[in-house]
Amino acid sequence: SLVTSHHLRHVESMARLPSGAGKISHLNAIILGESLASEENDLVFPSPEFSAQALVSSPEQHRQMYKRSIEDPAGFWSEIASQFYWKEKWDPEVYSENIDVRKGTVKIEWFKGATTNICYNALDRNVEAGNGKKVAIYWEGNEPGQDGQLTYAQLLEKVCQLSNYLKHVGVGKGDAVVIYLPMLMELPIAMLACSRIGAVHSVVFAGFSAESLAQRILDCKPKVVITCNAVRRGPKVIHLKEIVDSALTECAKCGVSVGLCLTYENQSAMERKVTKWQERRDVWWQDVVPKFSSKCAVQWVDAEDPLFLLYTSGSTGKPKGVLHTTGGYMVYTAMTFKYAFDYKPSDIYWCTADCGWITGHSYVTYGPLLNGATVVVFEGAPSYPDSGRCWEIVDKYKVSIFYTAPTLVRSLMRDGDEYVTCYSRKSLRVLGSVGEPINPSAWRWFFNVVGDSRCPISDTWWQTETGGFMITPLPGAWPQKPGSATFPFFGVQPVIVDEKGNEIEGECSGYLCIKKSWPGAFRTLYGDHERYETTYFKPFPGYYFTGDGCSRDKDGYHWLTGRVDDVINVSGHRIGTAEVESALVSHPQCAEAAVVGVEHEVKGQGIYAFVTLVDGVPYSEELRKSLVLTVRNQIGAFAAPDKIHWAPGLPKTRSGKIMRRILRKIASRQLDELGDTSTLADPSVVDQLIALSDC
Ligand code: 6R9
Repeated sequence: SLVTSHHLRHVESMARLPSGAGKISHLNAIILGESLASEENDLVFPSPEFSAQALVSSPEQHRQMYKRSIEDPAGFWSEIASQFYWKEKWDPEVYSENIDVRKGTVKIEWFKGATTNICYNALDRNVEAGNGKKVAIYWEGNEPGQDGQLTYAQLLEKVCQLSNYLKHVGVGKGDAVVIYLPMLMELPIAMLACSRIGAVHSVVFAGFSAESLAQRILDCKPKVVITCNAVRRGPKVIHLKEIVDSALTECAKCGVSVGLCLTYENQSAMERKVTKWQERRDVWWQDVVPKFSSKCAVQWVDAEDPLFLLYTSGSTGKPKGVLHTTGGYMVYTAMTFKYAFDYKPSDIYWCTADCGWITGHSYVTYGPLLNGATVVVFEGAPSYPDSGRCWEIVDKYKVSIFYTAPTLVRSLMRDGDEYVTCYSRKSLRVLGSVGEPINPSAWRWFFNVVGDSRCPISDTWWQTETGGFMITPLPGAWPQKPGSATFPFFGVQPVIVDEKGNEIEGECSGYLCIKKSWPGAFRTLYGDHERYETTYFKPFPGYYFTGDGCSRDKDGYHWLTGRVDDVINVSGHRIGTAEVESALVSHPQCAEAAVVGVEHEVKGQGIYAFVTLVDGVPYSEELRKSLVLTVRNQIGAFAAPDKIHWAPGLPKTRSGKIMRRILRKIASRQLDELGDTSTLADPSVVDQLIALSDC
């Protein structure tokens, strides 16, 4: 049964957004079959001992700080920023913003004119402060027992060597570098080496296919691609270099040739001599990088110079290149990390995210290192060799802050408590969740079983676009409600608007927008500022539109209800329905496809594809497999449809628009809620689809 509380009662009434908002059409209800009504009244308090030691230890303390951040943003943020090293200070403006499309082009700038370097602040500054011998990264390999570590001083040396190499091959300020690596230490090293010399990294998650990689290479035209020959993930070996090879071949056909593929030899996965090699273009990392000096002067950059590109999915087919700049992102990721996890220098921090996603940028690499934290980087799969692996790692490194995604929590919960309880976990102090709404029962299991009812959970709501946490608990400051991301971070002003864009006060549900900019905000979509404005700032003029639905309860707590656009969130990974559809229709036997998200017990949402075949082609199990394979090959395994539903016809309006509302209902078997089908060009297709549901 679906959620019955007021949070989702508006699901149907909010069927359409104003024009300009494009394909936004529904509120997803993905709080899995649980009623939120009771959750609203369920407060989970941090222990008095926790609060007493917390950076922010009471609602009053938070209120004062928050008030200042809103009333005097310049004063508030310049104080925070002053903790970092700036070659030259901003003067005199801290920020300038226009996020209102009605007042001209959207332009957000923070600390403009100041110069700094984020790598310097993450590494050199910590080494100079006497923390050179502190461990920066503990690396845990796929196989238990396979591990490594780097102190801040060692990490700095490794980064400098790679920076020097990149400079040597002609990479300079503003040049793009594509990084396609698994969770080896070399991944954060490569990111930091780029930022040290002012190059713009574009990390592509190593689970993306050759075609997705090619698309991203074509968009930003890097001088170098950095990869490794292969990686072990659980019991499997994945040949990353071969994926890069085919991506580069594809790109060359489109007139973009990348002259250099720097390849790290990941010996534990594959030997050098069996790696396919293209002389001149391909270079082994180990053959060249260690020859360079371990000192490298920093390239000072403007606060508004680009730091990285990260592609994310939107409502339309082509992924968007989210661009973040240096100064504001630095200040914001560091500050949010510190407060949302109540970080102390003695903490050992582990975030299970891959650096291929924004979480790995902001909260594996930059945020923690800027705070001088010790970070665990894990190469493997969380349930390999068995479901206790995470807790084994927690005990091994005495992890005190553990940050993960609801999908992992749910899948470990299903595997049984024994895998958890046989490990001590007494080092744990704070837990975190990100990527999708965490349903209350998963929250409780995480809290009670993993955290022994001792560790507050920071359910951090944010996005690739926001750079850092936006709505998040401050763990010692106020009681939590299982499933609520609670309150906004300093400087963030969330508003809930109705379909006309009017702010709604008090207890309400609607579209989540943000008023005013914050330092970590993205500045543009690479090469397409117009799409930036259209997607994010035009749907509700005067605000940044998040794409999420949200409710606020009587106590002011925020409850995220999922995407309201054609983006689905599978295991915390954003996938545009249009991307999956375009992959499906590229199959020669597929005439048309419509993809919707459905509730999935572990993944949060699953991908459900309605497929119309080319005339005369019969449906078969073999064809189903080949359709799924097409999506895997074109996007990546994580985007493979969970269900293919054969559709001789799709429900369309007379003007030819596919009515996804109906498809969603069929997919989730809510057949008594199909609503009005009389506006369909051919209402009989609905019965036909229902009849074919189990084929
Ligand atoms: C950081 C990240 C962003 C979308 C976002 C929302 C969903 C993320 C969430 C959450 C509820 C949370 N989301 N965190 N929903 N509670 N704590 O995941 O970025 O990949 O860009 O996804 O993920 O729907 O709009 P990204």
